[in-house]
Amino acid sequence: VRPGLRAPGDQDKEYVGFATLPNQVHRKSVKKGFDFTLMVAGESGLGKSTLVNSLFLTDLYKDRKLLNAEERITQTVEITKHTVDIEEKGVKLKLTIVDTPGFGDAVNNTECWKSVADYIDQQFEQYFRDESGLNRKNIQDNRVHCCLYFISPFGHGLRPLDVEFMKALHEKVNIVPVLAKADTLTPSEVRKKKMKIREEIDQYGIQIYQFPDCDSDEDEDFKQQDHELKSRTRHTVTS
Ligand SMILES: Nc1nc2c(ncn2[C@@H]2O[C@H](COP(=O)(O)OP(=O)(O)OP(=O)(O)O)[C@@H](O)[C@H]2O)c(=O)[nH]1
Ligand SMILES: [Mg+2]
Repeated sequence: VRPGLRAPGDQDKEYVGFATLPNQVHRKSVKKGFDFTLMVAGESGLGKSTLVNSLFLTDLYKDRKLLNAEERITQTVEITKHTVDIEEKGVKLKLTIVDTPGFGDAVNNTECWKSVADYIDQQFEQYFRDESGLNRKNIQDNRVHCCLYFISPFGHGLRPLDVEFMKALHEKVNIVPVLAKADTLTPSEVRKKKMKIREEIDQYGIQIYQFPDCDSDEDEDFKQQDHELKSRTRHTVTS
């Protein structure tokens, strides 16, 4: 290339240091891939394991033999972790799903959230230990990033244990409340129950995950998606 002329792709080389930092970080994390851990929690029998199962059937339950109808509906009795590696357009995602035993069946349900809270804390502690260790480059992030909290469609809003459970977790993890088995309700029942649940969540000071505002320069599809997700959780629906 003659002096004064710039070869294509040379733009990158013009800036070194601070200005290229976002690019460097971006490139590095895309290369390394991402860890994401999703947890499901809530009362027993609301369909937590069924959701996990139906979302990731092929990979998660690959080596599981088929059971007959009676055997198939089994209660989850301990915290179980399933991991699947996903790759999309060259970006790797290591997705971990944590299934937890539902509460409500034991004689004493007080502190039913304890083992789940302990599990979350342990992952924080492990990450902290790894970060303080010598081999910091290849830390696997097992912290629980999101918790889908299942709420019964048969009650009137939240049950006392729901309030207790979510309050025990809301400062540790992003909670997304889910109205379970909504297919058993009519659309207007769904609206009413969601409204009641939202009111109670506010009333009890439970902090649930808020979708962040999207930038004005995002593309239209993304904006639309963001709007839909928000309207399902935040906005009050009028019938
Ligand atoms: N109508 C309806 N039934 C469902 C749905 N999801 C699951 N079920 C049924 O609910 C029952 C309990 O489902 P599970 O997935 O075992 O519930 P769970 O929340 O994992 O229960 P625990 O492991 O005891 O905490 C099963 O018979 C499922 O077939 C749903 O979306 N709608
Ligand atoms: Mg289960």
